[in-house]
Amino acid sequence: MFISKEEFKQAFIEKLQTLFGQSLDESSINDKYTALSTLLRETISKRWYETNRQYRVSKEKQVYYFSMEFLLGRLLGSNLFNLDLTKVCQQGLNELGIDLADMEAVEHDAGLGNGGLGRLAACFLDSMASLQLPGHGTGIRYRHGMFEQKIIDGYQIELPDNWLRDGYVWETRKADRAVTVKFGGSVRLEEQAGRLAAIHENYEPVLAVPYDVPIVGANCNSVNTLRLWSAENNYFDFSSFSKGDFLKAVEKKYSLEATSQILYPDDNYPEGRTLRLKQQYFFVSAGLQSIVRRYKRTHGSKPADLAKIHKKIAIHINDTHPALAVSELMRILMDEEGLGWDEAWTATWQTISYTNHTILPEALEKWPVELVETLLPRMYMIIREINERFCAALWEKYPGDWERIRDMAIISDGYVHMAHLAVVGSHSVNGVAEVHSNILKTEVLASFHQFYPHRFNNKTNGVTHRRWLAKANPELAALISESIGEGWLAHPGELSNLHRYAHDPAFQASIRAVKQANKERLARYIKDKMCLTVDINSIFDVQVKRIHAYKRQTLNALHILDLYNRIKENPGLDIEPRTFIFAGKAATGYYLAKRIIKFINTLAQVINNDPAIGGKIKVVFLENYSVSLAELIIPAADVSEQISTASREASGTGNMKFMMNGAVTVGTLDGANIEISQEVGGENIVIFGLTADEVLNYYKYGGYNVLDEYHGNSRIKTVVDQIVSGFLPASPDEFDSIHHSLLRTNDEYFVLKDFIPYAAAQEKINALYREQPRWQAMAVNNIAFSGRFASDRTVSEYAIGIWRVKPVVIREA
Ligand code: 26V
Repeated sequence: MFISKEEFKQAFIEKLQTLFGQSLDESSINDKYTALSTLLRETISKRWYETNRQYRVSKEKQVYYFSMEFLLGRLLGSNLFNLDLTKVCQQGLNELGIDLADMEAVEHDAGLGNGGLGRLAACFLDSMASLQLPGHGTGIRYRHGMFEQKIIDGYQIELPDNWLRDGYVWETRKADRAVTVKFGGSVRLEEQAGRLAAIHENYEPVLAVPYDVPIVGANCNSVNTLRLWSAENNYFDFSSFSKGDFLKAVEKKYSLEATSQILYPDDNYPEGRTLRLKQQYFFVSAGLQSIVRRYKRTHGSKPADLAKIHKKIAIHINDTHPALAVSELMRILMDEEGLGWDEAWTATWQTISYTNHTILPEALEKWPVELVETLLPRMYMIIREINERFCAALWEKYPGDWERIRDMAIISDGYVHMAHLAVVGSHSVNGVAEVHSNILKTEVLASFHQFYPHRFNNKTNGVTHRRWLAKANPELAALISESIGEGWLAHPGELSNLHRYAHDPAFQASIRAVKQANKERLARYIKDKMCLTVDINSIFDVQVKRIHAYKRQTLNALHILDLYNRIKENPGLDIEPRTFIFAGKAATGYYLAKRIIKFINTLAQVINNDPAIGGKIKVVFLENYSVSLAELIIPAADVSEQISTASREASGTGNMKFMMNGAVTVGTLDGANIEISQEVGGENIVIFGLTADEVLNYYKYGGYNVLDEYHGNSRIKTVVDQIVSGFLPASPDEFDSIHHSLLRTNDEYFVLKDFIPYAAAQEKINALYREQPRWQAMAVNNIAFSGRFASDRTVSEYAIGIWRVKPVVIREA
């Protein structure tokens, strides 16, 4: 590995020559990116090989994180960072007249996820590797990740993502490790040598080929593996071909390969589609087959060896999307390895653990029985048997309580309930923030909690501070290290030492200067992309996340409209200038969310072009929110908007990223906001609105009438009327759906109920910002107390409390 700048420069120039036969001057920025990444890969590959070898030799327990989504973003910068090579490369490249940032920008984001759930998986991979835990990812190599969002005339337009267009340097195709996944057909049970064998016939085989991506740990030699499965096929219909029907000759091949073609862009918004179930089984089956194969090589292949698989393997399922792992592991252990039901079942539930990420009733997965039965006949047989045995156990404990048994059954009302399968088939069930875990225990999965009290636990989410602080905000990171040393990089808890500097004028001036520079950087981006000038001395007030009714972008937007009305009425209104920044994607089929985007853009059009308000407020909707855009926006935020209806946001993780970058949260008592508030203290956060208990009580017992709010306050009535009155430059019925969601469905998310408290919270933000020493102290304290929300803390809790895996220190080769 190159350790000096000079060695690096030489290696880099050589790599350009050997890869492209080009000199530095002749090469494009893309070629330079490829040369640098390839160089890194060589260093990484050696460590990767050693890590795998030492894992094998040590025979230590391995954990596999199964997730439909891994929202990795770009890897060049984070790999450099974790290898501690950023400085050497940056300096070497500077001397060659190249800006490292330009090279990083060439990389396509790996957008293999929708939002929080997928990014959490990516943060966990980083933390597992950096904590030297033997932990790997299993997922799908979507040919097209999260769609690219364009805003045209205020509307969201979706374009296909083509992240593999220029190849992907970080992956390695492992054709020799391919496995077959079987769909459809029929299964019959036949007695063979005194046992029942399951014979699967007339199925459609799909070849699953793994592509491995190295996951580089920070400041250690560990390189773990993210294994992404791709559906490929050599199938070619020669008979159609020879008849001249060329389309038919390739049709089947492409239909088989369709399985891993696209990521479903729905987040918390269900549109059950057959292909999605196919994707789920595809990667679960491929992943488990490959894990069992490896297990047998290391720990023995007799049935007695496999019965102990839970001692050496932990499988974690990220939400219910991989819940078929329960029945698939049963199938492999019984049908392929010859274990009996009881042995297989004990091994299965002790291997698997499950995280729930949502309590939104509409997002709890269920699949129609006929679909499961037709597409996955063997899975269905096994799930039915699990269900029967589970219901029998319930009957034993609650004889005659039919209602309870029906509510808890895995199969009922013509559906397979995936959360029930996940709970029954695992030894641990966790939520992602205290309040969320409590709601699981007392509401959503209450009867399961009564039946399996010991399975339930909480693991509050976290984010990798390496990407979200050190890499995204290098100036802030340098300032922190100057003040409290570099220990926080390995031990984020040490950030608390910053607390001492909260009221230090010199430190305050420095962090203010860093924030200002980040705001200028974002302002330049906005200018470049949108030809819009924003006031860099205004408060940057940011809400970036998926667009969803429960996240209440509407509340933010209506408050902006109210503020605008007030400035129009009183042009002298004494407020700090503010720039309201939004970004986020709407699920393709989610009509209301799409109208909310249009609504925000229409407000922007009105407000940004009204000279009468003297530039006091501006509204910006940045298109195509992504991991790399988040890395640009979050360090520039003064205010972090975390305003979901209490009880609906399981945790949130954006809230943590903003906090780490010194933004002040205006938020509800929802998800991890509650723990953030406890950590920073009430004086460093602005909380408003209904509590989760209040919201749940309204849902259960009624008592909320939106018309009371609407008629009870003229400010509320005015903004609600303006949605449909023709006040906004849009067609008359453009925003009917928003109006309808407030007044016609009794404001399911309590937007109007929380409106006045929210406006008061915003006034408080205004007043606090004007007391700069006070504000800067809040900013410092937010950074100081963010250590608890580093994913290193979360992952070590999973390792100790759920997976029971220990670090394996990888020695240098
Ligand atoms: C659910 C569904 C259901 C229907 C079909 C498509 C689809 C796609 C994704 C999901 C997952 C929704 C769950 C989710 O993303 N939850 C988020 O998880 C974050 C990490 O724990 C957490 O911070 C957010 O609060 C939570 O909304």
